[in-house]
Amino acid sequence: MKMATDKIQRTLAMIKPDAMNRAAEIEKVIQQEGFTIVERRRTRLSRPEAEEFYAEHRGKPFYESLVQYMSSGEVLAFILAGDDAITHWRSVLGPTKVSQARQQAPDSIRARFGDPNNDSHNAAHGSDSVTSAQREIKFFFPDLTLEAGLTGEGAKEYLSHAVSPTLVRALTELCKVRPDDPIVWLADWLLVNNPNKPAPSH
Ligand code: FUP
Repeated sequence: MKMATDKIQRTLAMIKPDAMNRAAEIEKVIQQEGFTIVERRRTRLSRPEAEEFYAEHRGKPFYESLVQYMSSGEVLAFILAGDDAITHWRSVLGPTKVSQARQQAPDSIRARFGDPNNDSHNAAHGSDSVTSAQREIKFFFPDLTLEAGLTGEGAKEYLSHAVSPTLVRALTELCKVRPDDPIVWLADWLLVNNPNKPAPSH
């Protein structure tokens, strides 16, 4: 059972250049772990972009090769949502170094898809905190405004104006018609009777 303390969070996941040929398998893990993929973007980072993404590591011995690696080919970035998504995704990733991942968490993504000959080519990335997640999501998806979901009175107010009147009509009609596949019927009815759809042009 879900605990009341579960936090719905968003995190930034990224498939790194040399694991792009395993992207489908990695995405399957994302699905199996129960994350919702909110957005995805395939892109190639320029050198300055890779430098900016990893700015916190500037000056460290591995920085130069990290930037070179991260700008060496396309990456695939995802916004993942789910319960405690930041920690959950990092536990699915496993330890940073591929050799450690292989020893300590053989089922993890970095163990399975990281380069066994290069500890730094660890297949995928995950934000390490709420602050990083916000920064990294903005980095890859600058146009996205992630509004906090409505709760309480705000949610009631929104639903009662935007959805309930139409839904009540739809469900009343559904009970009259009693179609074989009520869900498909409902979906079709909503499309046809959507009060927000543009008026047909003449
Ligand atoms: P992580 O949060 O697990 O991605 O790890 P870090 O932010 O510490 O490191 C970012 C990337 O730098 C790693 F994915 C790989 C690389 N790195 C090294 O190559 N050597 C190191 O000692 C640490 C990190």
